[in-house]
Amino acid sequence: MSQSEVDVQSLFAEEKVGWSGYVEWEKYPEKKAIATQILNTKKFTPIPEFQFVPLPNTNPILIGHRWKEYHEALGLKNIVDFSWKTVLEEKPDLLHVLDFPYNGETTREQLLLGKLTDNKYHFVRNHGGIPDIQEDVFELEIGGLVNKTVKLSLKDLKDPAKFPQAEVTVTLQCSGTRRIEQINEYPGDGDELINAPWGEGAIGTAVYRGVPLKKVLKLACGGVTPECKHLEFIGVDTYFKKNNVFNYAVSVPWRKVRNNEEVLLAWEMNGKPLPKSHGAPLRVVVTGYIGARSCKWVYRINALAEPSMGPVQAQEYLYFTSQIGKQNTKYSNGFSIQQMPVSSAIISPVNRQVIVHEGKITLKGWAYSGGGNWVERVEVSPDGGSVWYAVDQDDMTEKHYHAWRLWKIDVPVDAEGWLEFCVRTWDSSNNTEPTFVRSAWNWDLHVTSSCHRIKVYSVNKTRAATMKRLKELEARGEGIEPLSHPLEYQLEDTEEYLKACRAHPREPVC
Ligand SMILES: Nc1nc2c(c(=O)[nH]1)N[C@H]1C(S)=C(S)[C@@H](COP(=O)(O)O)O[C@H]1N2
Ligand SMILES: [Mo]
Repeated sequence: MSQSEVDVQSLFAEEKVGWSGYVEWEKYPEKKAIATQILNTKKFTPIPEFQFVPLPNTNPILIGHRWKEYHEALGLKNIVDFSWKTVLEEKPDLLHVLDFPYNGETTREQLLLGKLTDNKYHFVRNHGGIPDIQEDVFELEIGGLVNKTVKLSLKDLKDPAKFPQAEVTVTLQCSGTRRIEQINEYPGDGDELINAPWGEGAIGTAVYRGVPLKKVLKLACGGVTPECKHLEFIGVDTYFKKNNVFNYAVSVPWRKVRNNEEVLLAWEMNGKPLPKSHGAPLRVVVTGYIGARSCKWVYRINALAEPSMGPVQAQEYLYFTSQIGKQNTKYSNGFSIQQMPVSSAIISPVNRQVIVHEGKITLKGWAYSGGGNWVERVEVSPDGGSVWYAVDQDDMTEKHYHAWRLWKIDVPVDAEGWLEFCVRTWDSSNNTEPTFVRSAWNWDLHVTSSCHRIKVYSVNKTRAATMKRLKELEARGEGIEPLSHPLEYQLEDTEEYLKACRAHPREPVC
């Protein structure tokens, strides 16, 4: 180990025993400044280009060399190693979109398994490493504009005699869900941090058990002071941005927290202890808001007069107009994305699938709306958005204030060849989705809530000619796929050809 490595390791040592992966930055501006100085002397691998070139066909899809190097530069390689080890233990079967910071997406099959997403399959979105914090030494500090600053152990928080508990069914959706559709049509910000090229699987639903933050503020802190307008959540993980270091920090308005069961401090997910990758030992769950506000590994809560100045709150998760881009973007010219809009996705079939059917095609997917709106109606169009068929209520999972509905529909389809299917959802406020990706493209590629579209190739067996062709193929031990491979036999014999062409000559007779 070189002299400088020894130095960084003592400079940026872990803050507390039993809190592996936790370096405190927010309390020590001088320490932050030294980290920046060190980072400024280094050259880091550029972020991989993945918007203007096809995504690699590998697993993990993208490798986070740059973030690994950031951590290594500050002597924090152990965090990188522990994160990946935890992913392999807790999330072996996810689609690994980025290995570090870890971003893992739920596969199509896993998404459709049921209303609640198994912890093993729930997507993970990280901005830094996964820490390893021992429950018995963990404490949560609450300060700022509260009547009394407190430190609470997990034992305190879990004691039902001290705080009333709640269980809430919550869909967490990353605001980057379905971003790949924006990228495929119109690339946007590559950013200092990779904006993960998510498909339809950066969404999942779980029952979280914990205590409403409102109750903790009231019972432990004697309430917030009248100036308090926002609650800031600080997570243990180290976050790098433009050569500065931070602990992950976000905030939500006090108005939101006041709705008792809409902001929880949770330690249990689907009846099991919160997995490390989901924020163990304690996380915030903010219903109806973008996933980013549900701070994992939360160890400090500050009551503030203004929203958090942390870069994740103030400089990211912004929604710009389509005329804002690299040429003119500023943090203040996009609005802050908090509540999720209504959106949906077709999970089965998949884009470009060939479907052999008997006049009906079955589609399945999810539909969700944030802000406490629930999904009322899901409609599917087999013609790109002119004719719509509504999903039967019996074919949707039950309603929740803060969770998605999975749906299924058999759509009547007579036409053959390429068809464009799309889905749109109506929520309880009668909101629906923008029609095209282009209608809602934005520079940071957030909230791709436009109607999800897929193109499928319809082969209708109820048509005689099609049935005949399928039988021919079957007799030869072949199928219709791959569509792009030509048939290797004559399509009709000479007699049949001549009969048809003589009945309907190709040229006018005179
Ligand atoms: N401390 C911390 N909390 C965090 C994040 C993070 O990187 N660090 N990522 C956020 C984002 S962007 C999302 S979408 C959700 C994802 O929650 P999950 O990983 O439990 O699915 O966690 C949020 N909470
Ligand atoms: Mo996210």
